[in-house]
Amino acid sequence: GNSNNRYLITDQLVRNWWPRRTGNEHKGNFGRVLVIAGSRGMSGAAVLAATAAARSGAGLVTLGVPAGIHDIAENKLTEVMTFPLPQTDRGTLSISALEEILDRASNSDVLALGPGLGTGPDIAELVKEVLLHLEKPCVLDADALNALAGKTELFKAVRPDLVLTPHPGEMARLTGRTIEQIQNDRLGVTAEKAVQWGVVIALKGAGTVVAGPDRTLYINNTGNPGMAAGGSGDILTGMVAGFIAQGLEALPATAASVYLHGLAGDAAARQKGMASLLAGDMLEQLPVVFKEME
Ligand code: NPW
Ligand code: AMP
Ligand code: MG
Repeated sequence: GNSNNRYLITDQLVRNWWPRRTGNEHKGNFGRVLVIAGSRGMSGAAVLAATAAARSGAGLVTLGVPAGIHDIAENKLTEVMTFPLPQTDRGTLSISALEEILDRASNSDVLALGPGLGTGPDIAELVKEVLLHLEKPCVLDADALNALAGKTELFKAVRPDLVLTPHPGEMARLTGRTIEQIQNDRLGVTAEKAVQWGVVIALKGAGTVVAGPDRTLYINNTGNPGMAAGGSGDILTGMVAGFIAQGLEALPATAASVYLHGLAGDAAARQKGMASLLAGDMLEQLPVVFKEME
């Protein structure tokens, strides 16, 4: 509709949302993030998302991955806890992982689901069942979104807050439109679907648009084309979960993450240039960018 409230995401907005630390907090005050991600060949997506959640200030981060990549994830991570989940013979999560995922989610403040999960009937069923039984806010990205293509009526049946972080290709799959149709009306599509599905949506790409179910619309102008590199979006997923764990509402958590993710990309590009920029370089810049906010 045309009655959206539109805002540019500014430094001042993010400062107002910032989770303050006054001195008496302990790690429990900053929340517990559960990340469910990864599959054979895509352990990196899981590690990037979990590390980003930890770098964004979450008190505790736990990563669940298919058993076959568990040792790899554990080896790459130090502060993040990990656990193995049952997998299919393709190295993706098995539907029999459902019970443990829900159990772990009930002991967490927020779930991040999707980066590097891969595809197949088990992933499709698992994502659907997790959403239908989940009682905590959830950030859905990548293959979790792909698993929901053609099933978007399901969003209305989910009680806790949902954040969707599609790139234009994922948004095209979710909506059944073409990438061109999405790109030609980025604000309109994002606002419409956020209201229709009752979720927060960050449509990624140059000028990320963030829309809430209450018709609030944020537009981001941080970031650069150097960020168009593998793993970049996986970091954003972890950041949003990290801010939700610290008590931000889904919409400001998403808008703040998009802004700071872009700033980290800009800082990384200044140091390394756009062509050579790796997602991991953005992770390294998160502390620099966050320090400026404190
Ligand atoms: P094109 O190429 O222009 O036709 P996919 P993915 C489109 C994991 N990763 N503007 C693009 O269009 C992820 O987490 C693991 C316009 C194409 O159609 C996922 O689980 C990594 N179009 C999985 O890999 C590092 C755009 O979308 C399609 C666009 C697959 O994710 C890498 C491509 O998207 C990766 O993060 C834009 N800005 N952006 C790891 N190290 O483990 C995208 N498209 O097919 O969903 O593939 O995004 O690579
Ligand atoms: P993904 O495709 O999931 O890895 O996400 C890519 C990330 O990089 C998203 O946060 C995008 O907004 C960001 N990104 C990609 N291309 C650009 C660009 N040209 N300008 C700014 N940000 C970009
Ligand atoms: Mg992605």
